[in-house]
Amino acid sequence: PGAKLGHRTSIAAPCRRGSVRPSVRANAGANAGPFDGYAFKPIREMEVSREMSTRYFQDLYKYADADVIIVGSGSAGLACAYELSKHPDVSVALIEQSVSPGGGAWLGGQLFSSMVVRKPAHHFLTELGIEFEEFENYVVLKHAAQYTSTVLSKVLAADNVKLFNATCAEDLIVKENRVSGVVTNWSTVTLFGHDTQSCMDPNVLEAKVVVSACGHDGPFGATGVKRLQELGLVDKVPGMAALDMNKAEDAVVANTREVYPGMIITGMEVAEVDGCPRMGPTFGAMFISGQKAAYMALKALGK
Ligand code: AHZ
Repeated sequence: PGAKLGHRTSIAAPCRRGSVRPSVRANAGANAGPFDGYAFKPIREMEVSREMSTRYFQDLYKYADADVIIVGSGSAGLACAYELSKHPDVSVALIEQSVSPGGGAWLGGQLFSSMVVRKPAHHFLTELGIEFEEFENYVVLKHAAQYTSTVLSKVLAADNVKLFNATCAEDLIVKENRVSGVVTNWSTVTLFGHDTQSCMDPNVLEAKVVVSACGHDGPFGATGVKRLQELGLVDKVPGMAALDMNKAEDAVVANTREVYPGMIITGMEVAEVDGCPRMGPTFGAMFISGQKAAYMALKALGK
């Protein structure tokens, strides 16, 4: 009585031995099937802990000295990471403040499913093996999540790329007039910890190149260029201008660049620092800007 709809006791609460509810017993025949008697191999709890933590800390050890750090795993950051994953000798740390990587590209625009990509950026989708409906000047994916899930699965499978999610880049390392890494913390600390503890010191990751793919302004947006502005290392960050799809996409790709020695910007963060228009729900520029950022990072690494 009083159980809320969807509360676990209304479906299948874990039963104490000998306390099978009458309704469950009555349905036993109807529920019988190939999973009856399914039994997992035994495991010790500490094994689970050690498998996770040793790998994580080995990765942290390795990527503390990365070739490239990409901050932000939205559509542009993922395109950049995918491109760099083709170079097994280049180590890439992908830092994402959210638990779920992908940024805004799980949807096509507003809450709509389909994703529109203007040609010729559809070649990138073909390379990824993603199907689309083709029109004269653009293509349409059935669901935006097809892009994000596909590119993400390839990036995650790459031996040279490590995603550190739920991790926030809070600051930059700047030495000798060059960005040479990022200052990180658990996102929960960044969001809630600093105000409740006297001190929650961060961690640091060094890199030869930092790619800032933090998206447009917002709670976490444009953090790379906003920090450069605070430090007086870029003149201004005017913010993206009003929407104009045709101007915006070309401009974002054209202006994807090393904005300060050691730091390349990609995706909508480019529009923030240049004041060029936003494009709204068309994603081709994010892919190509990400690819261009990867190309520039490789060039900076002498590849
Ligand atoms: O969580 C952010 C998101 O996943 C992450 N991020 C931002 N700041 C971070 C920080 N540390 C760690 N300090 C951080 N992670 O960066 C990701 C940005 O993804 P996004 O999808 O917001 O940006 P994008 O540039 O890849 O794609 C933009 C897509 C847009 S916005 C837009 C418009 O508003 O007109 N149009 C398009 C196509």
